[in-house]
Amino acid sequence: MADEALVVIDLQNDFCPGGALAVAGGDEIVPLVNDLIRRADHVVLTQDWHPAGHSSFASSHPGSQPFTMIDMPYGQQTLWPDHCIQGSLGSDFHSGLAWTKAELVIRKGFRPSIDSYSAFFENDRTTPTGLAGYLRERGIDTLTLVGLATDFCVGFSALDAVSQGFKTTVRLDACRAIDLNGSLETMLRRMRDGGVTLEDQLSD
Ligand code: VGL
Ligand code: ZN
Repeated sequence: MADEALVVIDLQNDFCPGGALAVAGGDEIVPLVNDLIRRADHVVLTQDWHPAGHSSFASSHPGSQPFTMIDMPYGQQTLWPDHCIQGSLGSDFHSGLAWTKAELVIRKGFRPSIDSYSAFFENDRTTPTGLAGYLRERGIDTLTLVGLATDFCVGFSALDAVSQGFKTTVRLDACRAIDLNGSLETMLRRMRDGGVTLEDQLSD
């Protein structure tokens, strides 16, 4: 039997209604995610974890507005409102999330000059977070991803998971999207083309 893990991406206050980078309906997925956690063999959480003044914040680039693009040394980067600042209330997991069963919390986005959407590689696409090695060393080869946001951190994590050799499913009903300039459609196509299994409801 394959060893499987549930990976819960960035289910944090700042991505839920009322938060600094609120994803519409972000809090609605909590009961379903908790149900999936209860039934999972292994659970890993990711936590977006930025220092104040992070380079992905529009506020760090005078004259720039959130949700615009900028050129970084590693390529194009969307600028965001200040969010998930290390230790802030916004960086906490949603208070309803049943997080205690998690065996690992992997933090990302802590390097001031690089953003990190994926749970596996930062946005330079070469700096690893260590997650692939952790999972491999534990014999886990099959992943289900849920969380926020479908078109950014969930999507890039799923694409990297496949390229790292993991059998990867995204439960779309346990995700919500930012949907910036068609980013949801683009990411759904990339995931389908990239070999990610997309599921929209219970398959068992
Ligand atoms: C995310 C934008 C910036 C995400 C994180 O979790 O999808 N999106 N930081
Ligand atoms: Zn972020």
